[in-house]
Formats: sequence, structure tokens, C-alpha cells
Amino acid sequence: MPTSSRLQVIDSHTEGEPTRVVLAGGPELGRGPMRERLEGLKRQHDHFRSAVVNEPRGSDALVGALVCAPCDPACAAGVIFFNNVGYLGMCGHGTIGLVATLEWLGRIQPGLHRIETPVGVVTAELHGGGKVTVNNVPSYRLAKAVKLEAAGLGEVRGDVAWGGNWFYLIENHGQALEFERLEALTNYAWQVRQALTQAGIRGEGDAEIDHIELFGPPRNGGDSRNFVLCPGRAYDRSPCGTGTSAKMACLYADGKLAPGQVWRQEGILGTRFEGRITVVDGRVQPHITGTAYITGQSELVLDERDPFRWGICG
Ligand code: PYC
Repeated sequence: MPTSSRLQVIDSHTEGEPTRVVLAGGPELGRGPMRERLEGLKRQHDHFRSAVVNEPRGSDALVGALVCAPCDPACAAGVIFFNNVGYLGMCGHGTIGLVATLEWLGRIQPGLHRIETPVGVVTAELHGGGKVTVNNVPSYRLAKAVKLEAAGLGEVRGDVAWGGNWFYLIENHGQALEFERLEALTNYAWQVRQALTQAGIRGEGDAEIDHIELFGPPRNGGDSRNFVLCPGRAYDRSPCGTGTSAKMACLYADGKLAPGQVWRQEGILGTRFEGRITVVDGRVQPHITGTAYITGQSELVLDERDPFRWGICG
């Protein structure tokens, strides 16, 4: 059997968005670079992803984080992030959840830690009490004000940007970013996502743009509020770490954010990430600070008689 029938997990949420860290019981993926182990997980053990995050053990909102032994012993951990429909290159809220989990277990102390991800090594500073600053991968805007026309949407313009995942960021969407309007926001963003696919608008290397980010005025002391729709149609309960990184790369490109300047990004729940950038050799590095709280420690059981042992998936 490729995966143990019992998985040790710790659940947390980062500014509202849940993370499930798998500490033991996951499939054997070898000792290669994290991007190779991700390919192995995708090809041979996708049922493991579904068992961990989909119902009946999980939910559409849950992001899984499989902890792996790092290639470089100077790293605190290697990690592969996944969700209800697939895999994430990087995940800001998930990295904060992972680091807070390692703190809670007593495995790491406050200070700077290196984490291997499929899109490169990121560092994270643990401040203590679950508060973490993620020093994300270099982020950039690929294209500004890309026009999209789709029935029912009218003309939409958005920036295509990378922040560890691909985003289409829209400012003039005409939508009120209110929690009470989650369904309308989800439907709107999903239509945009489908229209992008139909129009063949993609990220670098022909990558799919699978995160849609709507922006609006702040309501809770931030500089801006967002609504982010994730690849599996779940909305991000946090302000989205990779999305905030993509946004700051766009602001910098427009001359609206200076290195070191603080950017307070509210999510749709009103929680906030504090962001800033540094620029090294012309590349924008985002720094995202938020707090994660542990919500549970448990053992997932995969009973071979259970028809939904590998999760309920569409
Ligand atoms: O915080 O980067 C993030 C993230 C991506 C998808 C859900 N959260």
C-alpha cells in the first residue's frame, strides 16, 4: 500500500484560511528536489491529496501541506502544498501555518528558517506565538491591463502577475467586496477564470492563470481589500500571501509602492497581512507577515472498507 492507513496531521488557520500539515504517513517520494517529488505525488499518489483535503475529512477551503525531509539539511523542512483540485507552487498562508505548526511542536524556535518548496527555497521568520514573516519567491507583473471580453461580464481589464502562483488582478470590476456577497463574488470571479481560459490568456511558460483577485477600498484599517478565488472555486479566507505578493509587484511596477513601504492587505473576512518589498538586482522580493493559530491535532484514518477512503471528489 503506497500510503499509510493512518496520517498524523495538525490543523491551523492563518487569518481565517485553513492549513492541514501532514507530518507522517504520507507516500514515499524519494530524496530529489521538491519539484520532482511534486511530480511523483501528482503522477502516482493523487488519491493521497484527495484523502487529506476533500470531504469527508476536509473541505474545499482546506490547503494541505505535506512535510518532506529537505534536500538541504540547512532547511527546516521541505513542503508540497495542495488543495481540493490540485497542487500549489507556493502558498503564503500555508507557509505561515507550517512554521506556526513547527513552533507549536517545539521543533523550531523564533528566528529565520529556510523552507524548500517546488518553486524554490523561501525563508520565513518566526516571531513567536504563531506570527511569521514569509520572504516569498521573487514576484513580477507579466502584463498590465490585459483586456478580457466575455458574455455577461462586459469588458474587464486585469494585470497578469506571479507571486508564487499565477494571478489575474482586477480593480475595476464593479463588485462590492462584502462578505455577504460571497456567492456573487465567487460567480463573477469564476466567469473571469473561464473567460481567461477561453481567450488563451496564460502566464509565463504557458501556465494556467488559476487565481483571480478582485481589489477594492479597505474597510478595516488596511490599504486595500481583496477577494481571491482559488483554483478549486473556494475563496481564500485570508488576504492570500501569494496574491498579496503579486499585487505588491504590480504596485511597484506602477511606481505606487516603494521598497520598505508597508502595504496592509485586507481579505474578505477583514483580516490582514502586512506586506512590504525589497528589490535586489531589479527583482521584487515580497515579505508577508501574518499569524496562524493551531486548531487541532489528529490522526486521519484511511479504512480500506470505506468507499470514501480517498475522499469525495467530482
Ligand atoms: O496564501 O498564498 C496563499 C494562498 C494561495 C491559495 C490559498 N492561499
